[in-house]
Amino acid sequence: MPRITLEPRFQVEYLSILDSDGNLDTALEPKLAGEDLRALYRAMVLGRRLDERMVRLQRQGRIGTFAPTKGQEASQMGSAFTLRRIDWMVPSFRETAAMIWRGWPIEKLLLFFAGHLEGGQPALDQHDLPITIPVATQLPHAVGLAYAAQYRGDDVVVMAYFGDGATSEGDFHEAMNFAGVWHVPVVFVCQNNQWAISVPLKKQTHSRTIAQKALAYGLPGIQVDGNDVLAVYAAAHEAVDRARAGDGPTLIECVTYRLGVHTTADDPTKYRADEEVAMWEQKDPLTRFRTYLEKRNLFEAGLEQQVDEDIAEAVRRFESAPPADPLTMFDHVYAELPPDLKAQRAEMAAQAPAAPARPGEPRETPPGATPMRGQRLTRR
Ligand SMILES: Cc1ncc(C[n+]2csc(CCOP(=O)(O)OP(=O)(O)O)c2C)c(N)n1
Ligand SMILES: [Mg+2]
Repeated sequence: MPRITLEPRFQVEYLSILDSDGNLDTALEPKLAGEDLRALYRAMVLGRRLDERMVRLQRQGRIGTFAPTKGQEASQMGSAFTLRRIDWMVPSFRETAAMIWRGWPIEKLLLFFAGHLEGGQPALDQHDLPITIPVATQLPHAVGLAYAAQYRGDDVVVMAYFGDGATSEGDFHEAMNFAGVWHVPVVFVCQNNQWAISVPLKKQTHSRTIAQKALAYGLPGIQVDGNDVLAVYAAAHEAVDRARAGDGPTLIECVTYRLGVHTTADDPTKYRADEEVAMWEQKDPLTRFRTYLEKRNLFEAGLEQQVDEDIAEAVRRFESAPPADPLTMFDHVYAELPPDLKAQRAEMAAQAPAAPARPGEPRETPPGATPMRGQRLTRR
């Protein structure tokens, strides 16, 4: 019996178009119009400025725990930019920049992080799923959406986001498997930001790349420089075209870095070196893209001020809403609450009155009550 090679094509490509020294591969440069490049940069700047503002809002007790995007704007925007309104975007919990681009109003996102139920409800005509906190659980949902689209003959593509840590979850592997078997129009975008809270990539997987995991499921996988918005755009464009043409799913691994905290409840100085962060700051996706736009005379001065004004307006609108009613957390998981949760609900109801304040009026904390994390108790 011979011993033969069954799969000689085990190859993983890496794509980089604009590197951190500003070198550009003009043969690979995507043919994007000037106004598209400007829109892309604006969305990245908005993502960064909003991110910084949201961290400050959390520190001031005006919103609850928040997972910053900082450093991952190119991975998110280069990919989300390739979608049409009718395509589906399936986020995890760190896709602020992409979600705003897709049409979530800023104040609605702020409402989400302040515990308001309506902050997690997409508009009826919006093809986006809400933020998903449980790691990787959104991936089978994304494949389900793509399967439904294929079944109904709808011309839509689904793009699903997740992190390097999510690739250790069963849901990731089940989603990849079904996507391959059913050959559905889904693009998996893994933002490999090197960390899953305090777990570094080398403890997450022994694979040389995350992209190669696609090959086991019979799909193409590509690794891109995730801080190079042009490379992410080019890879995502190709994958979306393939999905739209009926040629099945793709896994894109964006190699990037989480420049900030995991969430506002985390202190990364406890587990990673300052030198590592400083090294990645040199590869900041915004600086790199800005230099490219300047060379092409496409850079708009004053953009940051414009974006800050939009954010300030949205914060004002957000803060004119009454505070969230924490009792709603008991509402939508069980048809009938189990006894222990019933007791917790009653205890909470005794501490803070359930009836929300009238719009524009703060609900005062009763004397002796303990404020809850993320609950705004006084209007500012
Ligand atoms: C199923 C599940 N397990 C654990 C957690 C706690 N948790 C939240 S984020 C996270 C790490 C996720 O890492 P990664 O997938 O790399 O995404 P990143 O946070 O780096 O964007 C963990 C373990 C969770 N939310 N859900
Ligand atoms: Mg990660």
